[in-house]
Amino acid sequence: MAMETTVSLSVNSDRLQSRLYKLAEMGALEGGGVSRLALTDSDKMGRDLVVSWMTELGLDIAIDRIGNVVGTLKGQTDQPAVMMGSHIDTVSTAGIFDGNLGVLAGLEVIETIVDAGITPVRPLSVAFFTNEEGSRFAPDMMGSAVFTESLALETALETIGIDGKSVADELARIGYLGEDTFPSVSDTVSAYIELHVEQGPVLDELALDIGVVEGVQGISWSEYTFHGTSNHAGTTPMSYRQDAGVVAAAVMSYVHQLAESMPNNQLATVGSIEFRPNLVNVIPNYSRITVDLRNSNESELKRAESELEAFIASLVKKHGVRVEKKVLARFEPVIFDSNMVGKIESLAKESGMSTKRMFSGAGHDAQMFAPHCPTAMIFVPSQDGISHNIHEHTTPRQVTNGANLLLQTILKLCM
Ligand code: HGY
Ligand code: MN
Ligand code: MN
Repeated sequence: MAMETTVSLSVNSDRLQSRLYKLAEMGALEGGGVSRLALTDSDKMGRDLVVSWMTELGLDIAIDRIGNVVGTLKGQTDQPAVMMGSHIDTVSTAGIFDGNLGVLAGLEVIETIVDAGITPVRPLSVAFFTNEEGSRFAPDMMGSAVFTESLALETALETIGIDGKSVADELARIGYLGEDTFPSVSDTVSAYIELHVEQGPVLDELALDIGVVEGVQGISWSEYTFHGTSNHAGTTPMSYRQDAGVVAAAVMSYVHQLAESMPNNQLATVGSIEFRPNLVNVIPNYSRITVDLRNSNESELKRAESELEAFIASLVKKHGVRVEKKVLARFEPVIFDSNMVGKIESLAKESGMSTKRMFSGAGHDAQMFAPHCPTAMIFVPSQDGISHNIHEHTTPRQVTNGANLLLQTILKLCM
């Protein structure tokens, strides 16, 4: 089919919207939003639903050994496929767009191409990757990291989650411990494009249609466990204490001040903290805290990590407690393919959409593909910049803009 006729193609917005809301029923929370933590029953329900849509569309479906699911439309050739993808696992207080939009828009793009009677020159794939969020099992982007060989399959499978279950057992329990294998990434994928909500305030505040993503900032996740001595809150003089709780609390306020004092938009988040025995009149003998540091500048991110280490060493000495550290995730900043970024930007402008080049604050499966093939991302606005929150919202017009831009980009890549 001549290229000029494909330019007039556009996605079926109603079909995309209805699938977004149908998928949102899998793990729906009272009062709105979704909880579909990786490899839980609700993740299984979401997986089964998307696989059923892929099957109805006649895609060849592969499920690999970490549970990644890839649906592929045959092409006129069997060259490496053009791949779209994202994730359908969510945090436990999620909206309905994070990850899900990229998978369902990818499916919609393929269905639009099939409905138009087009057989792409290259095969066209849409994938959802296991455990992008990393909330239950660290690290994040686990499935795409295994797919792109930057994380060993065995290491991923033996990972124990925050609830004590292993990835391997949970994959088997939900029936997604697949057996399909893929050749190397570069022999499987010729280009990777991910549509995602921005999850930040920039596009919404500037009332822009499209974020043309140039890269993803670096991510450093660590878990610190402090061991002190439990004692009586009323009888133990302050100088006698090995208080594991006060150390964790000091780290929490330190990382906040550190981020605020550093340039380059250093970010720091303590998302979880735990005391034991967690009682009003007992000095904690145990605390566990996670620290999420991010920066688009690798040397600044390294600086934040080393300053935190030095601070913790001084605290441990001062309070006479013991510390154990576990690195949960560490990804350097990633830059996307400049040609692909430019192509997306010009296609958006040709369609009359307003654009802004930007870096992604959140991690994404796309960052795993960037070292292996031309990779890029398209952002659409998040209302009030909210995400990882049940009130996450992107309007139907913004969703359609993103999906149509994905369609036009894909048509350029696979015809
Ligand atoms: O944490 C992240 O950036 C992503 O949502 N996994
Ligand atoms: Mn996401
Ligand atoms: Mn997320």
